[in-house]
Amino acid sequence: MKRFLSILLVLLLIPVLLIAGRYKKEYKLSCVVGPKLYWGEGASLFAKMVKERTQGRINIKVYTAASLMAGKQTNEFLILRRGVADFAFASTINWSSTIKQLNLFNLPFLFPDYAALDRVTEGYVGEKLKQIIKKKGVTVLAWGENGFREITNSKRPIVTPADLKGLKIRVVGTPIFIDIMKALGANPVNMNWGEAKVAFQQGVVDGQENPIVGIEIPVKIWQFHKYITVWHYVIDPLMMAVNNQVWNSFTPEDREIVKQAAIEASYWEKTMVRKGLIPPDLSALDTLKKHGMHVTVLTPDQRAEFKKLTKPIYKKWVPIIGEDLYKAALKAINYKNK
Ligand code: X2X
Repeated sequence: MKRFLSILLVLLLIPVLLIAGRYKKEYKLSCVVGPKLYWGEGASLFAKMVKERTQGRINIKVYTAASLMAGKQTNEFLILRRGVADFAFASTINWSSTIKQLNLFNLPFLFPDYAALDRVTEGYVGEKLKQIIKKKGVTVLAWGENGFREITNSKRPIVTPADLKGLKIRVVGTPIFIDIMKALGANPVNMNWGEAKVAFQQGVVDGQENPIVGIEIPVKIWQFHKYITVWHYVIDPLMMAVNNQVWNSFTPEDREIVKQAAIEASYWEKTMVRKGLIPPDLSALDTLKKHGMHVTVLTPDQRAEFKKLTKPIYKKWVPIIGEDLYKAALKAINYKNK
């Protein structure tokens, strides 16, 4: 019996030993944007830290501009789950067509500020989302940030919903964005980011929405659009993530190193994309003005006018996201330390 048990133990250990410590020569990390944006730089920083701290055992190559999925950014979760990519530094927006719960971050005018967002991602809801994603084959190691998405256009200042009426707005190919823009009176067109800049240049669309420091300043959005409205309508966090099989193949020591690097690189990236956007330092808005942009910052009352129109979005999408998750997020968002 004893002998039988030890043979069984050895047999059980073989696959574990075969997987553990069996590393690839190179790991692929997917990133939707280019290397010069903080998002892309955060990905490179992560790869660099991991390589240095593992003495080259884990060698990550960053594939920018959605190149691992031929530009189709909403396929990113699928290619990561299948192992076409080993890692990703990814926006919740691009995964939310696959992971329905991530549409929480796409609910319009839900997050008032960064503190509310941090309470959600770093608290119970963030953990819950990590568990959901883990069950689907991917481990989220840390939260970074793309940012609050602010709308720009070439036609006129947007102050009230009437101003948005009929404007052709490029959005990412995630269904909720079509619903939101329609509810707000705009005419949405979905398009991959890789094609969007040409579309702005050629005037195929009148406008778009993206974070100011993360995307709009580095792509010099003023070349295409004169008007911007700061309305904080949705925010997309980024996730530093790894395919579960790849994660399990690392030794516990290397997992610790990779996780720590993910936290540090994501934190650096998040700090950079918030610079100049938090009062009293609003220098990012000055950069836009300096380049001739007309900047409108909505007051809470003006924001409420837009929010009113989005009731049907909540009605349709909260059940898809999950009532419990939404309620837990609301609790964190509305928390006040009296
Ligand atoms: O496509 C976009 O708008 C971008 C670059 O922000 C994302 O990939 C989420």
